Amino acid sequence: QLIKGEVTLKNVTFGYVPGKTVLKNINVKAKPGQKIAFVGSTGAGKTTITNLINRFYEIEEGEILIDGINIKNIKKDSLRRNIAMVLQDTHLFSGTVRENIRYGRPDATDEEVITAAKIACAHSFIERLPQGYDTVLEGDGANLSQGERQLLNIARAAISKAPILILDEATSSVDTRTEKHIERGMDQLMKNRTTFVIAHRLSTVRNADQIIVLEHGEIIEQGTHDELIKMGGRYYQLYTG
Ligand code: DCP
Ligand code: MG
Repeated sequence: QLIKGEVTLKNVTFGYVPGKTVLKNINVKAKPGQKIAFVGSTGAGKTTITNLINRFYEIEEGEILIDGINIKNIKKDSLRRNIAMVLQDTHLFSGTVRENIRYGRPDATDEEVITAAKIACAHSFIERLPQGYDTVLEGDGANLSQGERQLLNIARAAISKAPILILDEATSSVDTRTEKHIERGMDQLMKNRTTFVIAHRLSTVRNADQIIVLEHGEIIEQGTHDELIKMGGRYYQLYTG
């Protein structure tokens, strides 16, 4: 069992297909509990980095370490247990709302399910469903809105005890009012977890411990919000629009 959640990327170079490099020489060190934000234009390689941390793809060059252990030597089911994620395209299965939330934590009590749903601002819409938490979701949550599906994925992350969290446009389908409402829950979700966050709205990454600016698969700037603003480079441009 991994417990600290220190994540290190060392000289990672990667492409999905031979001859087309998508990430070039990426170095990142996330200390346990830190919040690391990736920003940069569409296609810059943000999601790709998180795909590699998840080991959805194998890297040829460089290495990724979790608590000092090369992820190639960590069993996939152990990785799944230790990394929670909320992505833009949601993952739900046909089963009840309750089962979907406690996926990965089958031991979770009903109370824990409700607490997680409240953190995710999902409790009130769940209660309005015909059978509440026992409502059966059709394949991939087809009977829910896209935003509601994301909230269920957030609830699932909240109930998980994974020390590492990946948020890739986690609230992109949620309306602005709910997004405002969920901010406290997101802070609670990230608390004590090493978090990698990708968000187009830069206000949500402002308080990150490290902001990493990617362009064409390379890190071009790295620092805190204040440092990057002072630098007056690409982040400053993105931030001031
Ligand atoms: N790519 C690919 N094969 C995939 C996924 C991506 O060839 N299965 C390519 C498309 C892009 C590059 O990799 O040129 C980087 O893609 P990312 O998804 O990592 O880009 P971002 O996440 O930064 O972009 P966005 O902000 O649009 O999500
Ligand atoms: Mg992406």
